Amino acid sequence: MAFYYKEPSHTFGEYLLIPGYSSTDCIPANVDLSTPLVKFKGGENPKLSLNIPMTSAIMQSVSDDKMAIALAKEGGVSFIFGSQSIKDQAAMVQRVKNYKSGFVSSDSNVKPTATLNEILELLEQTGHSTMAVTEDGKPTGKLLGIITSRDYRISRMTGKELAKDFMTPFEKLIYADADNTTLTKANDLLWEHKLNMLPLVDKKQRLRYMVFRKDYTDNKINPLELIDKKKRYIVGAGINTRDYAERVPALLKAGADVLCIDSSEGFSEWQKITLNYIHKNFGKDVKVGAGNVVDAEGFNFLAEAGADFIKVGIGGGSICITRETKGIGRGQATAVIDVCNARDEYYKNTGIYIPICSDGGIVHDYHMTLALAMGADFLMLGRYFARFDESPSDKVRINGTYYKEYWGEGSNRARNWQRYDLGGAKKLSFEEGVDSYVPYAGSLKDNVASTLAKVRSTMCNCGALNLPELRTKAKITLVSATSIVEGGSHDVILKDKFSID
Ligand code: MZP
Repeated sequence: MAFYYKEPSHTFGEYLLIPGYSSTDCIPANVDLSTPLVKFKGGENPKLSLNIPMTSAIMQSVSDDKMAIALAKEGGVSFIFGSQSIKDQAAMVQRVKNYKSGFVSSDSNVKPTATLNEILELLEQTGHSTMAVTEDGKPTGKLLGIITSRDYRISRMTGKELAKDFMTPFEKLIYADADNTTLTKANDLLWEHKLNMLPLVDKKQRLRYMVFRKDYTDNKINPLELIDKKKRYIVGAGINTRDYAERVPALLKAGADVLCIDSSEGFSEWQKITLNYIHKNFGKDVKVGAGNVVDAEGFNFLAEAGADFIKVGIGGGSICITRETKGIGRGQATAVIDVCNARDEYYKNTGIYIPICSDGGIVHDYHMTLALAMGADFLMLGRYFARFDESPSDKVRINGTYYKEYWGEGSNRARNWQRYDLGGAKKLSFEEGVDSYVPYAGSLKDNVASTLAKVRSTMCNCGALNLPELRTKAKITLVSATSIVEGGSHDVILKDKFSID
């Protein structure tokens, strides 16, 4: 006879935290959100930690090099998606490791033949008011000039004028040598010449970087940035259980700091074989997360197989239809609670602490605090990060509102069959994910700051100044369906529903 669980499985929206005693030192500024990323022996320090408990999902529509840089600046880690060629994924990792803080590659570029109308359209799409005019319109093409809002006057122009006729030409620009200019020197030039942006070019006048005045202050306000010993940003990468023998060495060579097996279902021999191969051939110092599992049995299997962290969650992702198509999965909160209990038990028995990542299903910011209070060491988020400027997907305007595209790895668009592979033909036999839009939300930095302000505030309400304290002090209650209604605004008519003449 099948095994029946006594309780139904629940998700985050069905729980609330009950405040505990807060002393006067319990203020958000005193809250420490640092958390281990990989396993460690009790009493020792983990080899890798996060400064904030956030990682971005191993997905085409979420984690590329740009996302990785933006998130590492805030103290988290991106896992660059693995559903691309080994060469392309390694190049993304390398770009993160080569990134020089303050030196950015140009995102908005036009050819000299672009019209003012096309330039205005690009400005609306990207929000960038500085554009490079390069010979081939590419970010590293020969720099011919720069266009900013000072170069055109819309009311006096037709829109058909060509970039080359109204740009500030290269001969009139202040620029610097890309190979011999430090950030301090670049910043000095910005101030000395009262510039908003300094282009850095190579010997052949090809554009390499731009240094912006606004970033000068930015560099000073990333106190939590996550960097390695050589001051390069920490970055992760997704791998699969098929081509690890070739993919892993390429990613390590590119500089990946941590890897994670990306799979919809991790309680499988494929994961054990993969973990064994990597640790045997590349050493125990190569850190590899595994998953996803949803119960203690799955956790213990991956722990024994040598996983450095374990990811929890099946079917709860916003773009996931695994539960509908295959009838497997578990409410995310119940899964996290069960696995975290197993993690604590494992620690008691072995003295080894294996961090748990709650992956998917976060809808509201408070769900993050709940997942952490239930025992997760950090979170993996897809939908959350897909909404920001830094995600790789297109920003589109529909009926006057901006959205970003967001698609699942199990969708026909991503065709990441390795994520769902159970042996057999190399193809995605049926879809387990959808292709969708999410509301565009602006910059990662602003949103992460606002989310973490809420997390810190709730932690103070619970009397906790760090994550281990939150786990021990949190008081969590299930709520009835009616009290969920009570939790939102109710029995009032919201003013934004009215238009007053
Ligand atoms: P969410 O943050 O959008 O709710 O969920 C993101 C997570 O959903 C990912 O980290 C991954 O574990 C999972 N995912 C990605 N693609 C699919 C799919 O196509 C999926 N089914 O379930």
